[in-house]
This record gives sequence, structure tokens and C-alpha cells, in this order.
Amino acid sequence: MIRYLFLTLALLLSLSLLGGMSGSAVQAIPTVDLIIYSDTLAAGWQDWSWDSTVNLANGAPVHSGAASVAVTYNAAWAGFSLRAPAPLSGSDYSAINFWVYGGAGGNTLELYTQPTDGGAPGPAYTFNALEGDWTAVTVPLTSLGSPTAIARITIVDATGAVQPSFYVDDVTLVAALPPGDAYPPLVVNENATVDGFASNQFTWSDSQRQTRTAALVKNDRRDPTNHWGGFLRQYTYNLGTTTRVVNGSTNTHPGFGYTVNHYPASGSNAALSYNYQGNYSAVLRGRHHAIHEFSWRLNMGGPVDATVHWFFATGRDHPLWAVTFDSSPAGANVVTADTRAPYGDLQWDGGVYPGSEVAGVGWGDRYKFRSLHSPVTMDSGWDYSQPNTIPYVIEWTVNPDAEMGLVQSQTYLQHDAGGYWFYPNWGTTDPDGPMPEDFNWTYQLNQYELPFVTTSKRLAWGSNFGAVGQTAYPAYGDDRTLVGYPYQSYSVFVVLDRHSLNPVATQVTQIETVQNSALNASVGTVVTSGPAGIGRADTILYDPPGYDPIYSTWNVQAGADNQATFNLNINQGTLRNPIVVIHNYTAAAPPTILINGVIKLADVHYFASMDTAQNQLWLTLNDSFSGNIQVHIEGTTVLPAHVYLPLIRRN
Ligand SMILES: [Ca+2]
Ligand SMILES: [Ca+2]
Repeated sequence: MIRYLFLTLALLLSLSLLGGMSGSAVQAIPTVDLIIYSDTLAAGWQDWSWDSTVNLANGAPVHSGAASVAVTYNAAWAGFSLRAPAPLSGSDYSAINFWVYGGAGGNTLELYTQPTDGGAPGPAYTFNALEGDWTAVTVPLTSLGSPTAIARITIVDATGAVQPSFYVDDVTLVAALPPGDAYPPLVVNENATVDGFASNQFTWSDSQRQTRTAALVKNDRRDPTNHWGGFLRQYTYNLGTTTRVVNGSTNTHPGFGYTVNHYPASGSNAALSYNYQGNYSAVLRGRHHAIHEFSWRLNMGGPVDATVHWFFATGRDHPLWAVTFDSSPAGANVVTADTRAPYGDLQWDGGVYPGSEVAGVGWGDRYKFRSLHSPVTMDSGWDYSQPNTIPYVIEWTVNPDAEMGLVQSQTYLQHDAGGYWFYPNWGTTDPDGPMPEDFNWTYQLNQYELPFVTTSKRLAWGSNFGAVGQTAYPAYGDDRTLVGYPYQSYSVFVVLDRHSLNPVATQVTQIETVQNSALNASVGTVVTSGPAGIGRADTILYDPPGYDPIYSTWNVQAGADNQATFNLNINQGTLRNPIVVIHNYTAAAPPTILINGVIKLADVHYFASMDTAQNQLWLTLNDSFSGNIQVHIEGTTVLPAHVYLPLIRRN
């Protein structure tokens, strides 16, 4: 199967990186790849090997075409060396790609370049050739000391002993991309002071390679508003020529993302996490993915533990907020609480409190509710006529052009959301208003301020009472009974962007697309179940298989040799920058990645993070995908690069 795949890939390889750049986030390549060897050496290149028997027209095995290079080292420290007709400029290229087939027991090899025929070798890149299998090796020039000139490319014995014959095919120098095409790593300032708040500040590149930042206030100490932090204080994103800076609104509601639970069923009391001292921790700090945890012991008429994760990823516009309420400390049916978490108040129009008037509000449960008059007042008309599957809330201004919302990572059937008694109005409209009574909006938005001001930016999630603490509580619509004890877990995207870009509707469509996609693996296996929520030992079946709603990721278990081949079949729409988590990935370095047979470049076509503690590899695939895509993960056993100082015989 693997061999067949690679043969197929080989046919595509000569087109690789020329025709594969269809994604709107990726610019065209200005220079072309240089194929050094496919079945013969490219014009002017010479074999300058030493202590080796080299057959440049070896008939079997071949990776592509009719021939490969067979290399037999006849002495320790022997070298297979290819000499360019004239030194090449290192800045024209980004990586060296080739395929290698190991002999009995495999081969341990090192690759380096030299700037002149007899020049000092750059740092060596160590790799293993697997016995009896073609594997792809991509060596970024940054791993070779970013050579300014390349006169020779050499693969040497790294063991000090004679090795079995090995084979090399399809040696290519990959053209450099424009400097602006590489996405910088995600950065976390673990001890930032932002707008006066002690914070962990996350800086990442979104799907447009624009910088976004989020400052999460530490929750183990008093903050400047005399609360205990644990919320998003400041969020920034790019508007083209300027940056929108969004800050918390007031000292009473100083940010977004704290938990609010009303209790008991009368709703007369409320527990707010910013009134509780808690703890925070770094769950994941990868090159391109980060998860930050807040935790509290709350009191809702009984003790309830709340755990919140914020998930940030390069290539993903919107952070994801995940929660588990664990009411087992209180015991079953002691607590009767709703959840309005995440909750908060940001000046998401980029203004200074009280800011601009809110032009519209809306939400999705089984239908889409939308106000019809700007600014929104309690007298506004509304439309609740369009069916919906992915729960969300939305609020926007037109001047300035701004929007904030939340979008669940699942359908309402997979996890219910919203509450109270307005559902008899599903499918109806009331063009001349008024809006529903304030207590009866499906989610809390700005309705409790609307009798007084039209500028409130309040926004929250929602559920019926009993969602936290009760072994049985009613779904919104009162036609299903749900379980709110011992756990209540769900995840929502926190969406901030320009209203004209329809970011909430776009995120809703993305989750609809997820629901219409299917994951299959031919090497490795699809992960079909996982934790039912953060911090939970019980599991759920993933729906669709492989899709984890906690972080909105696709999950695959690697097969032998840290390899995986899987297909993501997107049956409807376009999936933007999906994130895949490879489990049981034990290689010491990120893999080579091929999408539809084309070798992809790290930090450009995908963004990888190693989680060595969990043996997980997190990957954002940086493109817009539709139809059936095939992804191949070729784990390497690369050792850390070091400076190699061999004795070299110069021809
Ligand atoms: Ca060949
Ligand atoms: Ca009316």
C-alpha cells in the first residue's frame, strides 16, 4: 500500500511545489525547484563520492521512473557527494528533498553542504534510512546552517563502519518562497503586563498571516479591578493598515471569558469565577499551538469545580474556549444552575467605553434569530425563520465595522445550548417588534442594559437551569432530557473581527462543513473516541469519527515508524486550515508531510507543534480544502543537528 502510494506520489513529485499552491493564503513561488537527480544527474552535475561504489543507473529498487542511485560505502566515513556545475545561491532554495531506501538493518546517515568544492562543511543533518522502504526526507536549509552557497551536497556514513547498500532517488532543491510567506511561531509572554493586568499574552498568526494577540489575566492574584482575573482582558487584530485594540469594558465587567452560573432555579444568585481565587497552567506550549488552563472551586449552592481551556493555533483566526463544570464535589442534584459561560463585556468595536451603538444582535439554536433595526432597542423587529444546527450568538456594529460572537464546536443535537421559553416562536418573524422580554432571550446579550443604553457590548452563552448539577434537565425546547451531573462540558469559538467579513456566520459554516466531512486512515487509525470534556476520564464517541469537539481537531493514531496516511473527505463546502492531532507520535522531530502527493513546507503549508509529553503532533494544514484530500505523515528519526567535521578527500 505504501509502495503504491509512493509510486503514485512519484509521478506527482516532479510537479511538486509548482502546481500545489492553490491555497489563497499561499503565494505563488517565484523560482522553480531544481531537480538534481530523477533518473540521471541533471546537466553539469558530477559524482564526487569517495570510498564508495555508486551506480547512478540502478534498476531496482527505484522510487520513480527507471532508475535510482545505489550507494555502497566501502569504508567508514565514506561519502556520496554530488557537485553542482557552479555554486548555487542558498537564498534561492529552502530545502533539499529526496527519497531514500535503506539496506538490511537500515542506515544512519548525515547530509551536509559545502559552499565550495573544498570548503568547510556546514552543520550536518542526521537521518535514518528505513530498511526496505522508500521514505521521504526534507532537509530545510535552516537545518544546514542556511548556507549562502551550495557547491556540493553530500551524504556520509555517520557510524564509522561499513554499511549495507542504500538507495537514493528524486533529489530536489526546493525553491525558496518569498520571505513573507513563512508564518512566525506562536509566542507566549508568560509574564506580560497588558493594560495594567498581569497576564499570559498569546501572539499568533491568523489564516491571513495577520497577527492577533490575546492577554489572559492571571487568576491566582487580585487584578487591578479587585477581582481575581481568569479572563481575556485585551484582544488585538489587524484591520489592514491599523490594529484594532479591544479592551475590557468596565471595572464591573473587565473582560471576557469568565464563568457565570445563576442558581438556584429562580436564578436569584450568581457565581462569577472572577470572584474566586484560582489557578492557571500551561497545558500546551508548542511552536504553533498553545492551550492555557484556568481552574476554580466555585460555589453555586454547593461546591463545583470549573476548568477552562483557551486554545490558540497558528492559522486559526479565533481562539477556542472549552469548559468543564464538575459538580461531583456538591453531590448529585444539590446544585441547580444554568451556565452563561463564557461571559463578559469587551469594547469589541475597538472604542472606549461606552463606545458605539450596537447595530444588531442574534443567535442560533434550532433557528436563527436576528434583530432587524439599528440600533437595537427592546422595540426592534426580528426574524427567527431560518433553521439552524450549530449554536451561536452574535453582536455587531456597523460604524465602526466590528463583530463579536461565540460559535459552538458541535451541533445542538450533539450538545444543547440556549434556554428559557421563547422557542414557540421558532420559524416566525415579527418585523415591527418588540424584542422578546429580557429574561426570555435564548442567550444573554445586551438585553438587561437595553432599557437604559444602546451601547452595551455584553455577550454570553446560555443554557437551561440544571445544566450544572442536575441528573436530568430539559433541553431548550423542552422536548429532550439531558444530563447535567456530574459534568457539563462544551467548547465555543470566541470570534472577533470585522462585521463585513461575516466572521460568526463563516465559523458556523466551518462547523457545518466539519459535520459533512469524513476521516479515513489507510496507515494508522482514526481515533474514534476520546475524553468527553477537558479534565474528564469518561469518553464520548467522536461524531464524525476522528473529530474531537473539545479543540475542534481531527485525530489520527500513527502507525508503525510514526507514519500515517489518511483521507479527509469534505463532502460539502470548503474546510479552512483544519487542525489534525497525530497520536502516538514518538519521533524526535516533526515529520515530512505530503498533501495529495506534494511535499509541503513547515511554517508555510503547515504549522507543526510537538507535544513530547503526550506523544502528540499538532498540525494546522494551511489551505482551503474541498473534496477528498490525502495527507501522508512520514515521521523521521532525525537526531539533533550538529557540526560535522569529517576528513574529506577532495577530488
Ligand atoms: Ca528515478
Ligand atoms: Ca409586532
